[in-house]
Amino acid sequence: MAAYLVTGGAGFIGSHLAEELARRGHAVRVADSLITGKRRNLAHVSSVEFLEGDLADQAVAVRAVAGMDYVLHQAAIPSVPRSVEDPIASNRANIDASLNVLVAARDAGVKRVVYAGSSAAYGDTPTLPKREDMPPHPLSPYALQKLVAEQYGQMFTRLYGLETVAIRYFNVFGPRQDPGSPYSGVISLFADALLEGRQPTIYGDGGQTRDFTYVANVVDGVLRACEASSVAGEVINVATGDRISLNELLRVMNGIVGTNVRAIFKEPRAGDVKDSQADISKARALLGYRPIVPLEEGLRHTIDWCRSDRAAAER
Ligand code: UD2
Repeated sequence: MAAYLVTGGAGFIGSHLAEELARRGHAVRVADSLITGKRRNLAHVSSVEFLEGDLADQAVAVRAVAGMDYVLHQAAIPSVPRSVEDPIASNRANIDASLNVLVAARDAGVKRVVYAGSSAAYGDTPTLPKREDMPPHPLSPYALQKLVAEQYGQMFTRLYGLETVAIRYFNVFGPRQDPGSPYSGVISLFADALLEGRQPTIYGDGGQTRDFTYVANVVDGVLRACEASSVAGEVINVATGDRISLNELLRVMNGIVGTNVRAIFKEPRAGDVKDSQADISKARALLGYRPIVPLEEGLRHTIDWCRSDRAAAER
């Protein structure tokens, strides 16, 4: 048994990590500001220690990290358009807080920090699929911030010998992803709209593609990154290695829900990437990772969860 800190552990991906770690019998502490996270995301995981606080405050980061073996740094303001509208707030959450966590982890003698990087770092580099050795080309403050924090981690490995690994996530979706804001992930917004019989919005012509990754795959990749040898300082894509357009995604989701709802098309969003697809050969080689849950199965689980969550909210 080891002690794990999950920052952002009351959020979508963080709560899945906390749940799986607790299930495996580890000691889990969650640090979350509850700006986007929710206590109820952890309601079913009784053994988790909860620390409410903002990691952009160094004292909070020091308290959060104390006594931990591993730090899974998931806390962030994870939105391209939100970062375009308010770059200062997202810089604070995505860079300042990350630096605080790294300094606290270094000082506390943490074994390894696994960081939630983003496919956004690649931007519109023309080659697909995206390989980790391609030069990054961030198109939004969010993309730049995720890249900077990733590079801070690598620098901490070189300068101070703190083991860090950055896992680049590719459009993660699944249960507990909140559809409650216009900044929410597109699958949560599409699911919510279809279940209400509303028309979802597509920004642009819907031809943009994404490597949508079911959350269980990411949990598996991140936990492998805690245990793998010879990965300190590495950046590793974790995704399905496939891509689908938004138009096709909506068609598949309509099929699952049993609707035939069309989208409303609006102007493309500033800072948006056109195409995204991961090369996952590095994750296969270094982590022994392979995607466990394919897209359509993940979409079914997600839509089932959205249905039951909406039914519970109505009761
Ligand atoms: C970026 C990152 C992703 C993750 C995420 C965090 C890329 C390729 N991906 O996701 O890895 O870090 O940020 O939030 O940079 N859209 C619509 N209608 C809507 C909402 C979105 O058409 O109602 C479009 C949006 O313009 C984009 C696509 O759907 O083209 C996906 O948007 P998203 O917000 O779900 O995620 P994205 O790609 O910004």
